Amino acid sequence: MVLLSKPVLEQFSFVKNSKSTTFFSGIPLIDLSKPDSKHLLVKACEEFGFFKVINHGVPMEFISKLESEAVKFFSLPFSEKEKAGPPNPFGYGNKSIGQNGDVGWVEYLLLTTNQESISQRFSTVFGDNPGKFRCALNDYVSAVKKMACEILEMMADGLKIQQRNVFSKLLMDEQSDSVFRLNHYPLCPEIQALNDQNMIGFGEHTDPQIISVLRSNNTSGLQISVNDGSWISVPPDQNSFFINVGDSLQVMTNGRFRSVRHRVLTNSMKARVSMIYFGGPPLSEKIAPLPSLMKGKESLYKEFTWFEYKRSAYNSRLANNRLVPFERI
Ligand code: GA4
Repeated sequence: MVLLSKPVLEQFSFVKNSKSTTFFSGIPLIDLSKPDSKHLLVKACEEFGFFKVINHGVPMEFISKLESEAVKFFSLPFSEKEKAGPPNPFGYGNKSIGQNGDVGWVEYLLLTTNQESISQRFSTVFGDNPGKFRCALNDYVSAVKKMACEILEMMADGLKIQQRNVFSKLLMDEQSDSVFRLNHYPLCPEIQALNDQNMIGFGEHTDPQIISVLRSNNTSGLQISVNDGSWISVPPDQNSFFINVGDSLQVMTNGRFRSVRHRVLTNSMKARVSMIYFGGPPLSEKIAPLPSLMKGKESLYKEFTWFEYKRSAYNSRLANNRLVPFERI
C-alpha cells in the first residue's frame, strides 16, 4: 500500500460528505425501445442535461470485454503504464487532468476514436496482445457511437426538427473529432481516516462536445449539479448508460438543452472504473443554434467553429464556465 504524506494529500480537493450518501431517485430514465421516449428525452435535456438509458442495444459482451481490458491495464505497475503517457493529446495520465493545473484522484487513458491514430505506444504497453485491447475498444466504441446517434435522432424528432440526422451526422462524419476515455478511481485508504470528507476524483466540469455516453462499474461517485447549484449523487448501474448534454449541444439548441455540470468523488470502499465516449463534430464545423429552434429569437452565442471552441476549452481550467466568452452580451 502506498501511503500518502500530508503534503501530497494537500494537492487534492475534498468535499464535505453528507455521511450516508443519499442517492437521487429522480434521474430521468429513457427506454430506447419505446419510440415515445423522445418527449421524455427532450424534457430530460431541458431540465437536467442528463439521463439514464435502458434497452440500449449495446451487447453486454462488448462492455465486459472492454472493462476487463481496462482493469488489466490499470493493474500494471506504474512504470509500465507510464510508457503509454503522457496523455496530451492521447495516452495515459495520472492525477493531472488537462494542461492547466487540475488534479484529481484518478488515472486514465485518453484515446482518439480514429483507429489509424491510435498511438504506437500502446503496442509497447499491451505487449503480448495489443490487438485484444484494440478489438475490444473498436467493438465497444462502434456500438456506443451507434446508440449515441440513435439518441441524437430521437432528440431531433422530439424537437420537431425536419432533418433527423442534423446532430448525428456530425458524429458519423469521417472527420468527427470524438474522444474516448477510460478512468480508474483507485481506492484511497488514507481517506477513510478523514471523517466526513470525500476526495475529488474528477473535478466539476461540463463536457465541451455534443454528447457524452458514460458507463461505469457498480461503484458510486458520479454527481450532477442541479439548477439550484446543489449536487446530487447518481446511483451506479453497470447495465445502463448515462448521457450528458455537452456545451456544443447547448449552443445548437440555443440554450434550450443545458450541458450538465458533473464531478466524481472517490469511493473509500471500491475502485470505480468508467468508460466515456465523447461525441464531437469535425474541427471545421460551425457550432451555432439551428435556425428552426430560433423561432425569431436572437442567437445567444457568437459564431465559432468546434476548432475554436476546443482550443479555448483546452486552455481553460476544469471548473470554468467555458461558454461565457462565446456568449453574446
Ligand atoms: C472534459 C471532457 C473530456 O474528459 C475531455 C477533458 C479534457 C482533458 O481531460 O484533457 C479537459 C476537459 C475535458 C475540459 C477542459 C480542459 C480539457 C481537461 C481540461 C482542464 C477529454 C475533454 O474533451 O474536455
